[in-house]
Amino acid sequence: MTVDTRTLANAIRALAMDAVEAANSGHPGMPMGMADAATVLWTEYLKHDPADPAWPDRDRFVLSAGHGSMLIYALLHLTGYARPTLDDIRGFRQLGSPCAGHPENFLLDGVEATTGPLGQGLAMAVGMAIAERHLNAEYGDGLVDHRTWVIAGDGCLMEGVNHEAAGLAGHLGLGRLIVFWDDNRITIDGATDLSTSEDVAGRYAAYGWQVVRCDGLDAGDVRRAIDEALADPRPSLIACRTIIGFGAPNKQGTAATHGAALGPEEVAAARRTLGWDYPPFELPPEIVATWRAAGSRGQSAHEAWRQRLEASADKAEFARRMAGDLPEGFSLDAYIAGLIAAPQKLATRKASELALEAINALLPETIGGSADLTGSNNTKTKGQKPLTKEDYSGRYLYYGIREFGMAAAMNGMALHGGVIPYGGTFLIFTDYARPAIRLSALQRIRIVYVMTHDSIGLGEDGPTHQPVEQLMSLRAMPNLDVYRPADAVETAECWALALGRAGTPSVLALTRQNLPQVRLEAGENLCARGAYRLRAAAAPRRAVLLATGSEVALALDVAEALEGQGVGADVVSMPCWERFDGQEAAYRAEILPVGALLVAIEAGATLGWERYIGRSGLAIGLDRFGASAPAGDLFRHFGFTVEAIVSKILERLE
Ligand SMILES: Cc1ncc(C[n+]2csc(CCOP(=O)(O)OP(=O)(O)O)c2C)c(N)n1
Ligand SMILES: [Mg+2]
Repeated sequence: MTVDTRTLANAIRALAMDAVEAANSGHPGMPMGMADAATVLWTEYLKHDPADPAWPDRDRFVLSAGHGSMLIYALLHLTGYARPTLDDIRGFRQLGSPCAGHPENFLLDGVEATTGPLGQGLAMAVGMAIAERHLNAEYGDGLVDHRTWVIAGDGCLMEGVNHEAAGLAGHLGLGRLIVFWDDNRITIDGATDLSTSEDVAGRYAAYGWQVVRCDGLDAGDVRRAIDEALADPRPSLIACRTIIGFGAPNKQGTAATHGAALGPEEVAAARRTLGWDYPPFELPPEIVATWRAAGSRGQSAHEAWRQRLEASADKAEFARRMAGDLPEGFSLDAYIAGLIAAPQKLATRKASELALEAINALLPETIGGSADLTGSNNTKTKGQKPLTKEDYSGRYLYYGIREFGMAAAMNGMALHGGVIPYGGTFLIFTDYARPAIRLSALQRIRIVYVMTHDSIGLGEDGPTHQPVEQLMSLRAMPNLDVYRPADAVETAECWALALGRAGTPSVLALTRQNLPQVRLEAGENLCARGAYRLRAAAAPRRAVLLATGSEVALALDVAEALEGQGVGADVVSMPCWERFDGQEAAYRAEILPVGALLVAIEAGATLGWERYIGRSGLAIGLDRFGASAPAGDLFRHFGFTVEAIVSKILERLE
């Protein structure tokens, strides 16, 4: 190299200072402190090819400390990715620039994960490392042989999710995962000793990780640490002692550099200190050339890999899986036809297991799992063997009681590609996983959340375990499909729909209790409409009953009773609001006619049903916490009976 590492790193420092200055917002401290370590990693170790950011066998790099986004923008630009351009960087944090405040996987190639919510980048990286080992076990070293690198800050290592993620990584022996800890002893409020005194290194060692220390501002020492990490079979934490805002002479080492522009005087002083004699956003040609040369290091490895792929008998299947395409002709129609032919009374969690038996046989890319509720979530099918440290080829993960860690790991697996993760817990504990579910939705990835015990129907476990507001709050999340199927047929249909949407995560809300089969006729996937008329009024229509999941069968009984009194009633099964909202206006108007009393029946919070039933509709729901009793008693107690609902409807119709 003609230019030394410090000078290369100073290009990152300058871009970070200048971009934050231009935006008058952003975080210069972290990129400036970690610039040397990141330069060593990106110019000497990271396996990638800026000309093909999607190369499947590239190393994955995750900036878990996402507030330091200028670090990755600078790295991508300097190593020669098409974007961000210098203009993109000039537009840092402005509308239209891919250099958003935090790195977004859907805005820039080379940004493997959306980060910013601290801790989750690290947790997603664990999922990427799992996917890598799994695909390696399936396809061999020739096609899959890469590493996952992370830069995490003090914040990432304080957040609870790092415990779940690191514990899982240690247990699974993910030795190709290497995490740099920006050990600068500063967070927003000031020095870390304001709030923490734990032994992070000891904690990681206890998880089964190798812990290496280095001076993060000394390139040679960083190299030594990386080499030690590479040589060790365990996942590695490299604690890099750094100085936040390194180079800004009056502010470095203080929280003042964390999240604000340094100001023109301090930037000028930093330029002098660093010996960086160039105007804002200007990079001298020899420095750019050295960076670009480093960026093209991976080309020959990439070419060799391409040749191995060409020669591989697995080429087409590997490409299909990495593209995220389902196999040609994938369909659950035959399985659904069997359900129609022999109707059963089943809990939808059991129906989901049966659907999964069909799915897992047809889709080699699924990886299931549960946060220690396998037998309750019905997520494991007969043929699935566990994915373990000894055998990464397994397709079932015992995540342990780590709901958030599981969801984040699934995000990482989906982002890695080649696998479709699904995982279960109780619907109530979506609240434990919610920040990662939100990142599934934001990152536009396919995850299927198998969430069972979806209402007071779970019975005796009582109100701590009975979801009330979870369905509605999940429906409020953008780009998340929330399904609450009513029987075995709908459950299979919803599974097919969830798998068919590559850019959208799904939640399946499933019952513990048995439900009668309400779908008895063969035909199209009706759940695809989100809501459909399951029963048409016989007498002149005066009511339309909208129900989901376990309340659909109840609604059918209510309709029967109403008809007995001369009141015509439609029953609309509404397994997925999001899909219904996507239907054309005429269809929606046909399902929700004017003139009839619109009644929502769902054992959960009623907030939101106004969207369909209007202000004059009737919402039968549960706007309080549940109670502990057998399910049947609870449904009676809370008014989910034919008698109670019929009398409320008749009262309204009078
Ligand atoms: C879950 C979460 N909580 C809070 C924040 C707000 N936040 C952003 S950076 C930060 C401090 C992080 O400290 P550290 O990781 O040490 O970063 P450094 O100051 O060293 O750059 C906080 C609290 C966040 N991004 N995510
Ligand atoms: Mg810090």
